[in-house]
Parts: sequence; structure tokens; C-alpha cells
Amino acid sequence: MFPKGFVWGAATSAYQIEGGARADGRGASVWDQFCTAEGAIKGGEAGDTACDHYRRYESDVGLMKSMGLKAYRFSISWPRVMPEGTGAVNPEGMSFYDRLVDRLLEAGIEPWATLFHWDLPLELHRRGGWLNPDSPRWFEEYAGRMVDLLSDRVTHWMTINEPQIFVGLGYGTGVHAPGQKLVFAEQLLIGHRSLLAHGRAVRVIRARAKRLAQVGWAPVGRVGIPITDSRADVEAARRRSMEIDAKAFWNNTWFGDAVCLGRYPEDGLRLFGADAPRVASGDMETIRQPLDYYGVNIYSGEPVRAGDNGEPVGVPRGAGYPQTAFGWTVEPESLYWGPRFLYERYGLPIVITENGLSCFDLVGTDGKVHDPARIDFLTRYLRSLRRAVRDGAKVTGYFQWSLLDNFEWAEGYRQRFGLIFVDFATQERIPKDSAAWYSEVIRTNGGVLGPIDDRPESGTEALRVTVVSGTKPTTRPA
Ligand code: IFM
Repeated sequence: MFPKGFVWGAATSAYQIEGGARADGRGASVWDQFCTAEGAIKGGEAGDTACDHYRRYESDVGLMKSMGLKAYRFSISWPRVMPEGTGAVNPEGMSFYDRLVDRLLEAGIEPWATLFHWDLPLELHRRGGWLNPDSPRWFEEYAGRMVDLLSDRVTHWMTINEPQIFVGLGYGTGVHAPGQKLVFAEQLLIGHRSLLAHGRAVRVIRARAKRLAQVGWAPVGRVGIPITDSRADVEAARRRSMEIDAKAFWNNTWFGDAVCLGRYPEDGLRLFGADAPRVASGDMETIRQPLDYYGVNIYSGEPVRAGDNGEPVGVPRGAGYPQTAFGWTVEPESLYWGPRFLYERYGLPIVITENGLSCFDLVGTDGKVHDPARIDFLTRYLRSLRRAVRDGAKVTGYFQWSLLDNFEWAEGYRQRFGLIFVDFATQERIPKDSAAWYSEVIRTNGGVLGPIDDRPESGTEALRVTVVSGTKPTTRPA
């Protein structure tokens, strides 16, 4: 069983679902501009209308309620509430989130707000974006406004979604907005500024929240999966999960250690050398703010064995290995080892802030959407997660990505991740079979997932959870 009070939710982000790109005084974001670039998005698509959630939010909340969701993770569109990024607020944009939060609470659904899910106001990009030393202060100003508006009702906050992806893909490979290919030192500088922004936002939430705030973030998780339960393979998988092995952002610790331990990891500093950002006095204190939980987005993992000297060696997958429609490998054990390794390293309760898959979903001749592959995938992943809890990892919540089929960035609308099918021509919503199944998961607190599996509890010493370092969760008086 999952612990009592376990948070069962679903997640989305503003640009991926809201649409209303020019409605009611919303400013443009880097994504609005990027989508107009020739060849940037498959099919030349854009999030202009997306799921039209900006206008249909009330009925969408109705769907969430009928599914029995306990929580809903959404992101706030910075340019919708502050069209220029700083200064004047847009009352209609603010009103949208105000109303959304009210409807959620009326429906008995806890709102979990993410402040930044990649849609940087275009005006701020024109002013240098994250390369501008003022960027952390801009973010703090925006965060403060949102806290003033919503913190009488919103108690769960996330600062930044997947810094690894928005920095690496937006400013490294250029396949995401704003489509830049900067040198690595500049990418790292952007990463550093976003971390400072995170720290300042956490501080402003704590300082100005009207109710006791639970604050976390939502990086992506890289997970090594041991191919056996031997101590050597488990250690190799842990190393793979916590190492920096390339001049890139596909790792946990560059951002995670800074946020939770107040330092950049040694192996990253060695590998990045002169490209590493200059850390001014006080930066790390700003970045390392006490967090209440470590949110993490986990979709897949890397099978690993121990090499001759204990080093992690990737194990090739067999022919015909299972993949999602996106081509991501299906690795249910990532929801066992990921939360465990991260809990052991950082000592914070883990919340799975995203997990899911894209499928080739279609409307059947019976007018329904049957998605047995999603149900199978999620059953396997959630069983692993339950086993991680049983073996001592503190996991307090799980958010399915995603509530609705939506705009999947450079892929356009091809990748359907939703529990609810969206016909983008008519905006009709059809809850998939998985939506009904997920309702049962929630209702039974995971009981419907069936027997845990036959692995023994804490079978070997290597399998026992030990918190090796990290921060203590904050406990504050209400
Ligand atoms: O759609 C994205 C989301 O915006 C961030 N995490 C991964 C999802 C699937 O690619």
C-alpha cells in the first residue's frame, strides 16, 4: 500500500495546454516566437490554441473531479500575468489563475503551482534573458506577485521545471525555445542564474506566503538501474545516477547538489573546468534554501552493471525492447531506483512530479479511446514505486504526466501523453480507459495495482535505504 495521505495527481504546463496566446493582454513568451521559426516544430504547429484550457478550465476541472484527482500540478504562464516579465501585472491573466485555483479547491483538488515551465517572457529574452545578471531578481519579483495573489489558497509550490532540459535544449542544442546554440560556459551561466532564481523564489515564498508553504522543485531524474541486486551492480547504478560523465546537463547532481547541498559536485567542476560559472560570494547560500520535498520527473532509466573496477557500464537492451511512441525505453524499475537514490542522497521526501508515456492513441469505432499500453506501463511503474516505499524511500506523491493530450514542444501534437484524449480540431475531450483505471488507483490508494511482486523486502544489505547526506525537511509552525 501507499502511505496514508499519499498525493495522487496529474500534471500539465501552461504553454502546453492553455492556448489563448493573444487573449486578454497576455504577453508573448520565447515559445510563441520559437514556434514561428521555419522547421522548429514538427508540422509547423504551435501552442496558440493547444487544449484551449484558458477558456475551458472549468469543464477541465470537472473532468479532474470526476477522476477523483487529489491534486493538480499546473504551471503559471509568466507572460500571461506579467506581459513584460517585470513591472505591470495583467489583471486578466492574474484573474485566470485566481479562478482556476478557486475551482480546484471547490472540487476538492489541491493546487500545486509551478512557477516556471519554460515560457520565459519574450520581452525578458530581448533584454538578455537568463544571461542578464538581473534575471534572478526578475524571477523573484514575478514569484512574489504570484505568492501575494495565490498563497492564501495555494500551499504547494514548485520553482522550476526541468532546468536540465530548458537549459540544454533551449540554449545548447537549440531544439527548444529560444533555439540558441550557445557555448557551454554560457549554458552553465544560464543554469547558475536559474538556480539563483530558484533560491530567491523559495525565499520570497517563505517570506510572503499567507499560509504555511510546501516548496520544492521539479528537475528531471536520470536513473541508473542495476541489472542485478548485487551490491556491486547497485553501487554502479547509484554512481551512474549521481555522476556527471559528459559536458552536458543530463545528470541529477549539477543542479541537485547546488540546490540541496549548496555546492556544485566535484566531478562536474573537474569536467567543466574553465567553463564552470563564477560563483560569487553568497550565491550558494541563496541557491541552497531549505526545501520541503524533492520533486522529480522520471520517465525511463539506464540499465547498468558494475565493471571490473566497480565503474558503471551501460548494458545494451535486447532486440525488440519495449519503447513508447516517442521511442523512450520502458524501464519500470526507474521508479524504484530513482526515488531511492535521490532520497538517499538528499534526505528529502520525494514527489514524482511527472511520469507517463506517449502512445499511439486513437478513437475507436465505439467512440472510446482504449489505451491498454498506458495502463500496463503505469501499473508496472507504480508497482516499482510502491516497492521503493516499502523498502524505505520516503515518497509522498505521484503526478501523472499528463492530464490531457497536449502540445509536446518540438514534437507538436504528435505525442499523446494524456489520460484524456483531446481532439485538437474540435477540442472534444474523451477520457481514455487509463483515466478510469487511474481513478481506481486513486480510490484504492494503489490497491488495484495487485500484489507488490515477489521480491523480498530489503533482500540484501545493498537494498536497504540509507540516507547518506542531504538536508532535513523544514518543519515550520502553521
Ligand atoms: O511534456 C514534457 C513536459 O513539459 C516536461 N517533462 C517531460 C514531458 C514529456 O516530454
